[in-house]
Amino acid sequence: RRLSVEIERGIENEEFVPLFQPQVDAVTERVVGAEVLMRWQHPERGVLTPDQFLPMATRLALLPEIDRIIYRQGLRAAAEMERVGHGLPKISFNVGSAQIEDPGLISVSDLYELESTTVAFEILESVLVEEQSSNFRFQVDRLRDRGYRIEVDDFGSGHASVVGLMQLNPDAMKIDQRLIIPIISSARTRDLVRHIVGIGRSFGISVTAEGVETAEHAVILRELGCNTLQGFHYARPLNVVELLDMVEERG
Ligand code: G
Ligand code: G
Ligand code: MN
Ligand code: NA
Repeated sequence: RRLSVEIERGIENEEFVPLFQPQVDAVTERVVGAEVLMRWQHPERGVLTPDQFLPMATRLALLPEIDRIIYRQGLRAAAEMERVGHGLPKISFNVGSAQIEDPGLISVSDLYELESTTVAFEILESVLVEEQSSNFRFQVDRLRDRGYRIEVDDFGSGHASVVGLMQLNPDAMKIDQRLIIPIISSARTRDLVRHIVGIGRSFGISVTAEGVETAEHAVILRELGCNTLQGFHYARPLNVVELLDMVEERG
């Protein structure tokens, strides 16, 4: 397949690059972190988003190699921001379910020395419903012992498994944007989000809302008790120069 040959070439040429979507504190609206989102700067097809190549990369078992490129570049950007005095409190990486058990993940942050930036891994909620093997839990505990934060991504999009959440014992949950976007028009969804925030409270973990598209979303989510907000209302995924500008402006 042509795309597969192109992905391999893309890896060789480091055509995969990170963008950074800021996360802000729900109350102060100061930047508290950024999620790293990969893009493929394809020489002929332009900038491709993960939905256009992630399934194929996964099938070809090339996702770990792409992730390594993204992690290294993401950490390099975080280190550079620290160096110029505008370090991020946190930088978050998406990690495929299979990669959590990759023993190499533990040494990711050795790539760049970070002083004050916490590294977080986002694990999809959908993997939590599968039986969590003892090795999966062992690897997650190692990551935590190493000082990484563990966040559950797209909560509410899988089976909203509370048992899975209890077993993983994450530092934060991120509510799926498909539950957030409708809250301005649907009282029912608003109520649902209120209860999901309540689940987060019961676990004593931080709750992030994704898909915060308007000021109205932000007001409601603050009222519902979300701790952290992420979405187009604050910023789209940015390149490192734009991210630095935003951190300089907002702190
Ligand atoms: O920003 P965006 O629409 O492009 O991201 C879509 C999805 O692709 C994300 O929700 C995430 O699950 C996945 N994704 C984005 N960046 C990465 C990455 O660096 N590694 C992995 N494994 N998945 C990613
Ligand atoms: O990891 P995850 O699947 O949650 O990745 C987030 C995805 O959501 C990315 O593709 C990103 O571009 C997208 N996104 C981020 N903020 C918003 C938003 O406010 N609205 C919508 N519709 N999509 C968003
Ligand atoms: Mn994510
Ligand atoms: Na998400």
